[in-house]
Amino acid sequence: MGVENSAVLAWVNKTAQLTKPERVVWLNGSEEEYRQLLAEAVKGGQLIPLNSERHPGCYLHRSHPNDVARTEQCTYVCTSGKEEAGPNNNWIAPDEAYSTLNKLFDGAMRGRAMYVVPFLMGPKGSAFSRVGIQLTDSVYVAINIKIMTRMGAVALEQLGNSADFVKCLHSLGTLDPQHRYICHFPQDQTVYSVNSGYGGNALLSKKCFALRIASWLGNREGWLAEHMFILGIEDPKGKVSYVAGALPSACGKTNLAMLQPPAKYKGYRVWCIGDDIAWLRIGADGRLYAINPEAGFFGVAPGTSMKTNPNMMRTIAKNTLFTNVAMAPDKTVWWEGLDLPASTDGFVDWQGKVWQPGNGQKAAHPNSRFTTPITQCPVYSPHWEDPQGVPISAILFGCRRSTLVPLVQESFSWQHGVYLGATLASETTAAATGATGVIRRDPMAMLPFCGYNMADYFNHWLKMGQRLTRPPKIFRVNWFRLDEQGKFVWPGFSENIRVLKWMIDRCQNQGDAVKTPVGYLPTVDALEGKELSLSEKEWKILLSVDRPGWVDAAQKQSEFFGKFGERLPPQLVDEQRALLERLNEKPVPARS
Ligand code: OXD
Ligand code: MN
Repeated sequence: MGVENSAVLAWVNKTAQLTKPERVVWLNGSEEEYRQLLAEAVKGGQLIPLNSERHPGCYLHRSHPNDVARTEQCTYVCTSGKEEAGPNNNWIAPDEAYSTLNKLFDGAMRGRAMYVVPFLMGPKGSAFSRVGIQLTDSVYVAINIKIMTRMGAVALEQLGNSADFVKCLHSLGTLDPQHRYICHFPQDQTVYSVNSGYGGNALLSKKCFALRIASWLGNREGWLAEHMFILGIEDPKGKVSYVAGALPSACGKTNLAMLQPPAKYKGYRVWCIGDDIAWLRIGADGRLYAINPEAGFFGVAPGTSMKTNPNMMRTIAKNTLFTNVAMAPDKTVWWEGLDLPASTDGFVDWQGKVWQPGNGQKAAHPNSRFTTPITQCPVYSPHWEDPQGVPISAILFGCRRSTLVPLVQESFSWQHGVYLGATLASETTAAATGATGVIRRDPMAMLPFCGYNMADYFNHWLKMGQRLTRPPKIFRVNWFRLDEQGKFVWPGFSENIRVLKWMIDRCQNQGDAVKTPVGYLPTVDALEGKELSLSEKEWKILLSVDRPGWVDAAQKQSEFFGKFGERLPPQLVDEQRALLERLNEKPVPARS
């Protein structure tokens, strides 16, 4: 590939001098090259080919057992001042970080190939798209990036002679968790990652570039990079309305993004544009437009089944990479949530160890994944290619809360919607290391991904609202309310169409709602809820307002807001005060 861009050449040469690989391999993104990479990975033991009839073109990878999820404690935003990174990020001064990293990268690729992986985030030719180049010594990572982005010559063509690309340097190093670093230098448009080979730690196009670096760029340039799916809902008349929605990792975002409406919802269809990341800009018509910068899904396998996500099951039927799932002797894959076959003889778990149901171990790691191309999705929307993106009618913030938060609430205004997003709290999942099931604040589901001070981020959201003359409506959802027996009350999955449809109705000034202190809530009839076999008590759990619970929750926000000191936009405190007033309570000072 005759590369002429001097900035790219200089960076690749400089890095090769530091990391000292055995060879430098420039990737052009062709199918032939992809087949060679797969063959190389099979030969090197990084990939196991799966049953070619049941899983054509599919492979299994097992990561190191100490390297199975994003490690937020090793993730840093290295802005020149600590305040810019904010209390939401770990911070190291750039000089110190570069000095530590340069030592770790010195000779790190000895005996290995260094792959030069150019990639384009966003549609080809779109003014909204951005280029990144990842240098990596992991063939598994290179193969993932091929699936997850528009990889190869297309990216260098878009770049031309420009030096405006994100530099992503990655080495498996020794996989030593004590010296694992994922460092972002937004001011240099650079990411360094060492000693991990998994997921968001290593596929630097995803969380590192498309969220942390991009959110920082968005703040400077007047757009948003969000942890959101993008979907279109087509009604029986053929009108498609678009929704962008943020949910914390492993809370059903991917399932929602390609939901298959139940048979009763004849004429309704959901079109998927993306399941994880949206870049949002204001169009000339004053509406918000979204593109998905990615080209694949990196989804959580356990829990994915024909019941929960038939479209994803069809998507991953071929050309898919599975990581840390279980395998049967006939080289088919299995994970918790799929039906158990009649015989599990010879099953091995995600570490390749003999596994039997009931042996007290999970067969698949709870954060095991599949990497698969978006274009294989049966409900893939061709608007994924649209350089302008799609106009967003509704924004949704979702959380996993067993108590308090109702099924859905519609905000009173953009500012109230920003407050709903900013005060989002959710129970933790296996997508990141650490305890699961603990409530943590996760504003806009961006806590691990916002590349700058979240107080400035809230302000940026508020300013975007001022520039939007036709803003989307903002909603908050919670599919995860539990009853007294600890059972989920809301059936979820395909039935979530009821909530999406109500949201779209509301955007069109239809759909019944009740005004409550926490926002507009739907009536049971507006959700066509009589068709569901839910008792009155269950509807009450889903759609009522626990006033003392909300007073307590609103008061507790003061501690969270206090962390941001003077940088916190006063509008959020105004919203907190207004909520307490609606609940007939005395507001609590925000900066306690
Ligand atoms: C993901 C995540 O991988 O959010 O999408 O962890
Ligand atoms: Mn995600």
